Amino acid sequence: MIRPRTAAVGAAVLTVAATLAGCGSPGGTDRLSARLATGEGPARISVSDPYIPLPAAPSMAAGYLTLSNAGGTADRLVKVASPDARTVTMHRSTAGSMEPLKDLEVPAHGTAAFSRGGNHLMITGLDRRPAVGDTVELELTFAGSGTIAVRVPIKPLTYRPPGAGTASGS
Ligand SMILES: [Cu+2]
Repeated sequence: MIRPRTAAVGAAVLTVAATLAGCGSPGGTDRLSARLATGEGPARISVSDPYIPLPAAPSMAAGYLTLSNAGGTADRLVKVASPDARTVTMHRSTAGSMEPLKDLEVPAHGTAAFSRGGNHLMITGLDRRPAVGDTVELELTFAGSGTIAVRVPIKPLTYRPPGAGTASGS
């Protein structure tokens, strides 16, 4: 179901940190700290600025968000699903059209984005027509980092995320 605005939108930004194994070995922790300090180590993915412009109909909506990787290993978003919708597909915009994306790489110490005029998430079959302030849950599955659930708020059609420059098209 689609959550009303009272749902915790703050949960939209989730960070999956490298899991410190429960062995409690001080040496192991030191080695991990050293790897992180030198910029090596596993992928550490976080999601920022997720939003869905208010769709005209529940049958189709577009989703946008930014993926950041603070770790020293690239990761790939390989699947997106939603308990609130029938399908979620990764798409790349091409000249006047679009095509499915198999996956999206998030480089080490880098970012990858679904943003207006570029890659986008195509969400079909929402349970019902959402209203501004509702949230839709997306489950982002990464090749290395597992699945991250994100509550994505519905925004007005004219919304632009903070930090979105004028450089991107449309
Ligand atoms: Cu599309």
